Formats: sequence, C-alpha cells, structure tokens
Amino acid sequence: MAALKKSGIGGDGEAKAPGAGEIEKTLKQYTAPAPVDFTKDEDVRAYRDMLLIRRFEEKAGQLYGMGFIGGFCHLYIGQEAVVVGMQMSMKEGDQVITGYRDHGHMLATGMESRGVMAELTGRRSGYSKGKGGSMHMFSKEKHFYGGHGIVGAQVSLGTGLAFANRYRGNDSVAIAYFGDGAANQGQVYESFNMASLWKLPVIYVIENNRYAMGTSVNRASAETNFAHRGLSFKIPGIQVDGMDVRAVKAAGDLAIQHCRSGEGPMILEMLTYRYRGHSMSDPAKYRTRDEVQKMRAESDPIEQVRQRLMEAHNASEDDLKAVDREVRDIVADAAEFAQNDPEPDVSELWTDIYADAVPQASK
Ligand SMILES: Cc1ncc(C[n+]2csc(CCOP(=O)(O)OP(=O)(O)O)c2C)c(N)n1
Ligand SMILES: [Mg+2]
Repeated sequence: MAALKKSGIGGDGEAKAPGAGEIEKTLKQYTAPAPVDFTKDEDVRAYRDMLLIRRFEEKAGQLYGMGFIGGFCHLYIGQEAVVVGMQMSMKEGDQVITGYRDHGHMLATGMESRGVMAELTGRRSGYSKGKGGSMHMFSKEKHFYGGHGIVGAQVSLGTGLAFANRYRGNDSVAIAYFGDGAANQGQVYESFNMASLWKLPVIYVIENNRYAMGTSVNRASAETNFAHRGLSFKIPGIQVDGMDVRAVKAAGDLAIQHCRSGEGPMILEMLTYRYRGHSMSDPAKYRTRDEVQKMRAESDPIEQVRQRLMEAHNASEDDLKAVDREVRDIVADAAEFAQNDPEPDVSELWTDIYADAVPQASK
C-alpha cells in the first residue's frame, strides 16, 4: 500500500495522485502529425522489417496449406506498417501486447523467426515449446506479452503492464494493440477508465482493418471513429494512416511522448486493411475481390517505401534485391528449421501447466 501511495495510484483520499487536479482539465487536443520524411536508413529499416513480416506470413500460409501448422492461424499481411512504425518509436523496455493476429508483432519486437515458425508447427524449439501455437507466444526478453485469443483481453492486461510501470516508477510505456471488433468489448472501457484516472502510460493502438471476422465496421459499431472512443474517459485519440509507416512513426512519437511525460493514456486509431481472410479458414465472401485489389494496388505499405527508396533515395534495383534476398533467406531457414525440429516429448504434457507460486505471496 505504501508503495502504491508513493507511486500516486489510488490511496485512501489523503494521498493525492500526482496530477490529480489534472484530471479536471479539459481533454488534451491533438491532431494527427504530418508524416515526417524518413532518412534512407529509416526507409531501409522499414522496408526490411515490413518485408520480413510479409514473407514470413506468406510462408506460414503455405505451411498451413501443406498441413504443417494446425489450429488457428491469423495472418497480418497488409497491416505491416502499423507494428513496424510503432516499433520505430519505442525504446528498450517498452512493452507490447496484442491479440491473435500476432506474428508481425513478434517479429517487429525482434523475436527470432525460427522460434516463431517452430511454435507454429508445434515443435520443441518454439517459443512455447511447441505447446502454444500461433496465438500463444511470449518473450520476456523482448518485452512481448502475447498473443491472446480472447478478443479484448489484451487491453486490460496491457493496462496492467502500464500499471506495473507506474508502480515501479520506471518510464516504460505499454503498447496494447487490438482490433475494431475488440474495441466494442466491455473490458476495454473499464480499462480506459482506470488508465485515465491513474494516468497510466499505455497507448491503445486500435488496428481498424475494417472487419471483425466477416462483419464490417459499419455493421457492428455505432461510433466508427475509434479515435473518439476515449472521449468520456478524457483519453485523447487521433486517426492515423496505418498504411504509411511514416505516419505511424510520427503518431507513435507523439503518443509515446504523451505517455512518458506522465500525461496518461492515448489512443491511436490505425486505418489499415488485411489482405487475407480473418483466419486460414475464412473464404472472405463478405467483400469483393476488387476491394482487396484496390487496396493492394493503391495503398500497399511496402510498395510505398519501395517507391520512395528508388525515387527519393536513389536506391537501385540491386540494393532492393539484396534486402529481398536477406529476408527470403531468413524465412527459408525458419521454415526448414520448423519442419525438422522434433515435436515436444510426451512428458511435456505434464509441464508448464501451473505457474510457479509467486514467492512474496506465500509470506
Ligand atoms: C471474447 C471473444 N468473443 C468472440 C471471439 C471470436 N472472435 C475471434 S476474432 C473475432 C473478431 C475480432 O475482430 P477485430 O477485433 O476487428 O480484429 P481483427 O481480427 O480484425 O484483427 C471474434 C469475434 C473471441 N475469440 N473472443
Ligand atoms: Mg478488425
């Protein structure tokens, strides 16, 4: 309790949360920042990191079709600029948590392609020893907290990560990613309330890819401007072009600065699009091929950077091919590894079921 009071969270009335009066202030107004120009190095990094996610996901789709991957598998193809742009704004120690469309987030945090692919194929070198699969991988080292199949669960868990940061007095920011469909879940608003009241350092990144399974945003949401979803909780929000990695990075910089300086949570609604079905078993009959084609042709996040590298940064075809080759090699190696790694031993059925007791709890 003393630590709680010291950190300014809660208390019994006499302990004032730092900036408690601030809550009375009117909501801070932000407008989406203009996308800043990237240096050549930044564009190369964005290109490489987005391409790695795309090629990895294409390979995962193939392996799924060949029967190497069982269970659910939700691909992130089309949405790559969101995680890559956000990651470019973050620093060591900042945490990431997301739902089940999570392979891109893992790769963006620097988790190993081999470990992710081996988990997808249920092999012992996977991040969860082959026992978790697509939706259940974690890396404490890379500050990646899952991977969650319950729609919206990551929002309250992510708020908890931010609570821990505040409690410990560090300056880390938690980034909680969730979809337009998840944004209608009740626990999201309970989390918003607590996060705003206690000024927790959490960025709610709503990945609005226009559909929740087969239901379009307009059919499911009374308020389709998700950046406004925090208004009653005094959480500022902006809409961002989630297909332009520079726009994402600019918005990420703004939100991180907001959180790190103790102003509380912020919402970034990323306007994005998924090219593939909801999961591998979705025939996607709720939208036309033309709609998907149009997005691919006019807004593809990787193609935008590719063009810029050639036109604004004088990159040659050979320069880009070298990056393509590096990425293909990483993915081919991961796929090879994931098909040859042994399955977990049968004895593993009995391990990792319960967490070890928290030492302090028994005292
Ligand atoms: C609590 C809960 N309700 C329903 C489901 C089934 N379900 C899985 S994904 C999904 C749609 C979520 O869509 P969205 O949040 O937009 O994310 P996207 O798949 O578009 O990335 C639903 C309803 C679930 N997994 N958990
Ligand atoms: Mg969605």
